Amino acid sequence: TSLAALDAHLVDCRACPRLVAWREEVAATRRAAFREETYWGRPVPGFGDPGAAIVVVGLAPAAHGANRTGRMFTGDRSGDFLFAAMHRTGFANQPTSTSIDDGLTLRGIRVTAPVRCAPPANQPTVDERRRCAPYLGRELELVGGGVRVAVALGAVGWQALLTTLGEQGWAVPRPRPRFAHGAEVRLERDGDRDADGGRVLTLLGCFHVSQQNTFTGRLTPPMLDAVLLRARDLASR
Ligand code: DU
Ligand code: SF4
Repeated sequence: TSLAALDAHLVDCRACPRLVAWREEVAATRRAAFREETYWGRPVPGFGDPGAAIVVVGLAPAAHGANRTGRMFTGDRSGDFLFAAMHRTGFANQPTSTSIDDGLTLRGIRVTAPVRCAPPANQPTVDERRRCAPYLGRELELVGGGVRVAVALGAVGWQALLTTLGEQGWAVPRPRPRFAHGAEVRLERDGDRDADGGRVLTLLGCFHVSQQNTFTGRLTPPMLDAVLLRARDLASR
């Protein structure tokens, strides 16, 4: 399998009735500002460098952001904040992300999510999170070279990563480390040194880039830049 094959399978997924209904309803009704647009209205694949050593894991597509444009973090304020930071820190070729054909490319980094369909109120249920988890698991396995750093934007991504990485043989400490901004967990995995590129993976916690955090100053641009630079530092060791 390849990332392309995984994405082809993903975009046809209809496993969660509540989310299928919501993503399609939002796409059919639209928001006034986007009335003339055709919404994606389907599961959203990961985006960025297929050989990335760093993966950024958010929560789920936003109803009028990625659920509209079809690309992770694209077309809303969260994405504006995230991609501007990626551009400042040298991961993105441009600071804006508006549509799938806007020319944005990422180098050394990838953005994805543990839930691929827009949930009502940005709140997926436990069952929905469980059902969607294998897509993140497969993506982490398929990213070329092996992921060395995983940045969790918020507690949902943090929990999903710990579960998935634990299933993939990474030794997750007990009790489970708690999500916090700036939290850092070094994970190790036994096995063939040559097989997956790396035997150490670092999990980094960062407040989510939602307006709730960025408008209030809970997450500032320098804070996000610092996390991304820390990720690059760890990935290059
Ligand atoms: O067609 P492609 O080269 O596989 O690229 C698909 C998609 O991924 C395109 O929108 C650019 C993006 N991308 C990227 O951001 N960084 C890369 O290193 C390679 C591709
Ligand atoms: Fe499928 Fe995930 Fe969407 Fe559920 S959230 S329908 S598992 S892609």
